[in-house]
Amino acid sequence: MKDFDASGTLASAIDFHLAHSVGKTPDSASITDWRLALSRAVRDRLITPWFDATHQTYAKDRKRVYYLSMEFLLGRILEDAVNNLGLEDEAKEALAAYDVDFVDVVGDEPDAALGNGGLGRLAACFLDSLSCLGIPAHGYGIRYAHGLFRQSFEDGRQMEMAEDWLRHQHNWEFERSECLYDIGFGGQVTENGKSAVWTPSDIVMAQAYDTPVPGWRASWTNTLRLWSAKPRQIFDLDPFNRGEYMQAAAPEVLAETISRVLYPDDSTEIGKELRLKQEFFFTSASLQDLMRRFLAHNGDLRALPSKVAIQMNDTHPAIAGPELIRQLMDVHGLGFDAAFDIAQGTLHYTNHTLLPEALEAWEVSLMGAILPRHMQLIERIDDRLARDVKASETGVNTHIVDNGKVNMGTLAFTCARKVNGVSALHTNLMKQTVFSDLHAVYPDRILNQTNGVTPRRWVHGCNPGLRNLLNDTIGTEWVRDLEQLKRIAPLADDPDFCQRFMAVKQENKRRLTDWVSDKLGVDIAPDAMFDIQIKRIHEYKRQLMNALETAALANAIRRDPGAAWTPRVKFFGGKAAPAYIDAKNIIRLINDIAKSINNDPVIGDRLKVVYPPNYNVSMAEILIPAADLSEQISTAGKEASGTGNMKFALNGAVTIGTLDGANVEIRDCVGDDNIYIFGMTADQVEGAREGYVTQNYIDQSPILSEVIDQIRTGFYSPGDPTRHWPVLEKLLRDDYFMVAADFDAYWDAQRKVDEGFADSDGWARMAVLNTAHSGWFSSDRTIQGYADDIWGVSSLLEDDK
Ligand code: KOT
Repeated sequence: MKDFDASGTLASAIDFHLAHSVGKTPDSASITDWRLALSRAVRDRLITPWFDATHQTYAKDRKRVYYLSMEFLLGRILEDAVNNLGLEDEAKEALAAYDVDFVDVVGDEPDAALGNGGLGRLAACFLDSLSCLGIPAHGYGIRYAHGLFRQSFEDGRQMEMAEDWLRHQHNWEFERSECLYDIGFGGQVTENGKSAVWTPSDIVMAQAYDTPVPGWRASWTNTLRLWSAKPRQIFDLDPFNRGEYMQAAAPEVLAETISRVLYPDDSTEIGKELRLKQEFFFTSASLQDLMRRFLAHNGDLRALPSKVAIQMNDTHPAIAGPELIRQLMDVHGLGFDAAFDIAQGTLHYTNHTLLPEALEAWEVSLMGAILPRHMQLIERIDDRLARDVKASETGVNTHIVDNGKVNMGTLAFTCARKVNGVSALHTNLMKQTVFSDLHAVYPDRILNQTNGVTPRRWVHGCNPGLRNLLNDTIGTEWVRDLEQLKRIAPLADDPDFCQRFMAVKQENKRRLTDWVSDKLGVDIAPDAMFDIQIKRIHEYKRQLMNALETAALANAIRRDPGAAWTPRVKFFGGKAAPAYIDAKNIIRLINDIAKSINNDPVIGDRLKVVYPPNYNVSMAEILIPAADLSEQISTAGKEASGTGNMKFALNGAVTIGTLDGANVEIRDCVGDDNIYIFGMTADQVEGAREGYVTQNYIDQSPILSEVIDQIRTGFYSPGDPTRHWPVLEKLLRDDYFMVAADFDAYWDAQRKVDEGFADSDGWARMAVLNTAHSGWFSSDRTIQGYADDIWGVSSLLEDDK
């Protein structure tokens, strides 16, 4: 196999592609043209490693992993690929020869925003780690034509616009026009002796698009295969001939709707027919594809669990249970029990949330109408569960079909060999709450795999200053073995190292300061504390508590401007689901508070509030390296893990947080002295529910009372005093996430943070120790855990050693 111009330089490949792929000369090329040319040149370098990995996988015929996820929040691809391949210097030089800036070129790429937040970004980190570790794997998902909406603010209100990442050429994928599967919906099932025949009323086709996913230095390269919906019949000629042109195009429009847009909901249930169709569409296509690959080398279907491990990323692909059983029975002729055992030996399920509103449950009537054969099989799986429940003699009462709904968590659990949570606390809560009955019946099924993040993107890529300092201090192996960061721990007591570490932070803050001035026209001081909360806007994440504390701090500053305040810039970033009115109200309140504070000359540089619109992966890459303080303040027991918390700690930010999700493990790693923990524990939260009265907490807190009064009387919305009443009304009526109960503890913790930051040597020590002790939060460690404890797979790289 020969590469395109394998012997040539990157510069010559860029020249070649600018002419032959983009059709431009250097003097007429725009930044986008240069980006497309560089992308092609870099992609060429991935091809040989990609083919080699595929070849080895086939030759060795070892067990493979299939990661099924509705979301892959990749962000930008080009810079990450350049870094993985070690081509930074060559790329910079090649472009500089034409007076083109590498940073501008990689910054021109739109984010691949095929996800909402944590769940989708985790899937992207996992792809990176699977390749880095050399584990043969495919990611399977949907090639949405439109990713997560673009957010803007109008008069402080969130506006949504369609995202259009495929408008320019998308250079990273290979269209596989020959790789097509039929996906049926609706219709009838006819019983035919022992077997059943499903005759769908509608069929669309799933077409594959492959993106290579290189590991570090491309020593291994896996594939992300995304499915796009295509009509079976492009055009209906009869209506066309009658002059009914819209009607003639109807089949195409209908089919393509399925992969048109990502649902913009995070941790909320959607319950829409199109969503169920999306879930079945990509799950069925993925299973047909992996079965075809398996059967090309294996005749015995009972060997499937020894060759294939399928991971269901939350319940979105949970229809995989019935669908795999259906294929084994109706296509390959197995009986139900054999099919169930094979499916159950192959499937695994990760739960990412216990919030009741996020647990998927489909109406039996809808499931029966869209997937009639699957509905039958779900009933049979439910019978299997009933049999196991009975045999367990636990006396529990648990069903998949309950109250006219199919509970997808119970379905996924029943069909899975292993079920995992995403942090130690979350896994324990799974056992004690939502899955307690199933855990009693299957006590060995639930296990924990605490989340992680890829150090390639989240340190090496986004924080060049820290990367260089680490390389100089401990060599370069930390990129693949993040526990090496521990070696900088002793240097927390070395003033010279601390000074260099904080100089990197300062440089990152300056970069962010320029960006804020450029994008928002707001001037901030780079020596202020940068306090950052970036994540989806959700009541349980308690951006409201942060906003109220910000307003309270402004009051305190106004009262005594001459006191020794620790200057702060509070950053907020995040989108609300378009239908989530309470979250959108919180966004508007934050923007009004920001406006008021930023224009108050008495407050000046002591406090600024910045809320850049359209928070996404690329924005996180600018904000996180510049953070001093990481806000992780969810109501304890509600954030399953969090992964932003890990990225901040790795980049030397100190956390202020509750004992929730992976914050607990961050505290265990960095030590009590290097984190600000406050508020109720998960147990205390549940204990406080009975008789909870928001007003009582407000009455006990003069600081909170003052802010509430200001909001009520229109201090933050002069001319429109009732504007923020809905936020107050909700807080007083139903403070489910206990903002009022935790407020004073949060305020006190923030004042300790002020003191801590004022001691710059002490703060530097904490920052260094956060980086030093966060190596455990590498997604390489997480994936190794899945490989060992769940999938039973190993690296193919180790074979060469
Ligand atoms: C969304 C819809 C339905 C079910 C679950 C979700 C979900 C959960 N989306 N994102 N999550 C987050 O997943 C992250 C990765 O595990 C966690 O770190 C985070 O706490 C979850 O909220």
